[in-house]
Amino acid sequence: MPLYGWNGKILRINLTKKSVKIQEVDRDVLAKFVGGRGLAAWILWNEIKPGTDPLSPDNKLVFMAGPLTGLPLPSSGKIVVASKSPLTHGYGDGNVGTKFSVSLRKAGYDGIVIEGKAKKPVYIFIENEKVEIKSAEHLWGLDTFETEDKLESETGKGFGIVEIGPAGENLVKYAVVMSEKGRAGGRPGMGAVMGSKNLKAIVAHGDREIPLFDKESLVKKGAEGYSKIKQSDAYDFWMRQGTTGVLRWCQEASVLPTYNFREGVFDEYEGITGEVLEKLKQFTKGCPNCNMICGHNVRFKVDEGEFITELDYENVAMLGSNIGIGDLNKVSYLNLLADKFGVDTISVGSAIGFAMELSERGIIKDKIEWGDYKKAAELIKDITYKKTKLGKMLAEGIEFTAKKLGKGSESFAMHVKGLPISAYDCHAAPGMALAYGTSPIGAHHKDAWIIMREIKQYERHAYNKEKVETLVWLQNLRGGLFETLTTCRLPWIEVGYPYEEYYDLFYFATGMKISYEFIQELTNRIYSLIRAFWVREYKAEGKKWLRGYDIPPARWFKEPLTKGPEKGAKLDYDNYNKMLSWYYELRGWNENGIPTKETLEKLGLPEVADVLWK
Ligand code: PTT
Ligand code: SF4
Repeated sequence: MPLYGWNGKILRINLTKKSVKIQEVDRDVLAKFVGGRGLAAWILWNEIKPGTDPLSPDNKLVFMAGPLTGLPLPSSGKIVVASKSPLTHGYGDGNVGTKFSVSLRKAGYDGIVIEGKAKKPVYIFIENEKVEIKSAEHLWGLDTFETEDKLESETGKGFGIVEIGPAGENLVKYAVVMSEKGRAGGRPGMGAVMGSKNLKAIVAHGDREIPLFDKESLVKKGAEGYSKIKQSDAYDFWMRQGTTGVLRWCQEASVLPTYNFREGVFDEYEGITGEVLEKLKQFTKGCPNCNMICGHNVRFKVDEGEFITELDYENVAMLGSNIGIGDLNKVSYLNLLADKFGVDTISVGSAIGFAMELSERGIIKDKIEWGDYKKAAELIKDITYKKTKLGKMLAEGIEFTAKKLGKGSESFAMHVKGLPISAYDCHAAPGMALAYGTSPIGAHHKDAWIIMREIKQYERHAYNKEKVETLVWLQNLRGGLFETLTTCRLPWIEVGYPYEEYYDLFYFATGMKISYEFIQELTNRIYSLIRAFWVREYKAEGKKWLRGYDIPPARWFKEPLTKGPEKGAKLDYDNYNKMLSWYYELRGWNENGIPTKETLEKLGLPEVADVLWK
């Protein structure tokens, strides 16, 4: 049977050798890993030599779409970008919504693997069969907005573009890959890996047909999907506020990260809510093939001038309440800087909050007070350009900074496995704490945003098996299904488009029938593979893998909330560990969180078992 849904081809570009090759991907491999994160993890496991320096030419950068990317169905314009992370030294990935994903698929490829390092700055140009490595010397040093504009003027409109800014060029360990002045991906430093290869951007255009098993049914089902989304009760509110709509709920539920995750409520939260966003909103834009676009662009004013920027909840919380700023104009300014420089808003917000607390405690001499947006803006610049001693240190990450400074700062460096915690305080949310602890890339909410269910449906302070089972189910759908398809998960999460609809869409695209059991096994396989990657890399770098890596920072266990409806709440260490053990059991991992030999063999990964257990 011919291949449907997948193009079955990935581009292999070696920047040292200046070579471009097309690799046919085996049908069995596609069926086993599907796409996106699954294929990316498989490639990185097989092709990166254990212990590789993430910023060396030997590391590989993978852009990988999935069998539903770019098809006429809800929110299908996403792509995974993955690599060995320079921030965590484990597996890292992110998911960007961009025309680039659709263009790449229509050019005839499912992904790109980039290896080596160019001698001088380059960008990659893809137009169907034509693939070229071009000079980017004229682009180096430009911010991400200028780069987009310049490339668009050179290539013409209609090309998909992903690029890095100065943060990626300067190898800031949490530089992201940016696109379209408001889309970002690869929190664990995928932008730095791109910079280490002297790769400024990739542009793509394609007008080939993606082969489909049953095109007519797919188009029909896709159209039904779009209309179901529009008819959803949640649609109007979503279209008004997008992800920022959750901020008010976070405050009410006492989970809004405040003063470096010291508190879950912020006195000045009214200045940064979705309602304020609505007032400042100029226009909305979003990813391709989406009819619930959520890129809300606001016009704002600060002393530095009047500008426009695109806001999401995570950005607002981490550059707002987390650093003591209750004015959306000021938050927007910081967000704009982060986007232009191409640095992760969550990580930089965490770094600023950490610096403010270090300053308050007198651990550093720099004076950076809570809520001072000018100082915060300066710090973003110092980090991006590695200008001051503090900027240089923070550019390596908060884990690094805490280790360097000591004096108890490790307990309030808010990260798991080196990746800063995204915007949910967990003093009073043990299930969400476990979601951060067990996320495959470090502390990110992408894989299991259990917090709303935990608070609305369960006894929020309970540590029980039910929560762990729900967490695994969420990871299977969010981290397994959506990260491999590769499409946006928000139609399901935000407006209730049933995830089961993707079974049919998958069948019409590929001819392959899937079910929840398939997704469960797929996710177990991918999660175990990714965990094996972490264990292998840590070992190769001389570190023993310990279950402690799956435990959030001491602050949440030791320092209770001092205000709000959850005043006095903190996590319980023994009970957290109990949940962690149940989690390991469900995934088939041992008491240290390492996939057992039997689990790996059962999942069809005997070669991984050999490496891990030889
Ligand atoms: C994502 C993380 C998030 S998660 C946000 S806001 W969010 C931050 N966005 C940043 C930004 O913007 N600029 C910047 N310089 N840094 C940023 N870092 C932060 O990165 C995003 C949406 C959102 S908005 C979310 S939740 C959903 N994420 C999805 C996902 O992960 N997978 C998937 N299949 N669908 C998803 N849909 C939603 O996409 P990372 P985007 Mg993102 C400006 O990258 O590394 O995964 O971290 O992709 O195109 O911007 O869409 O309240
Ligand atoms: Fe992109 Fe938002 Fe649409 Fe998802 S819902 S595809 S993030 S615009």
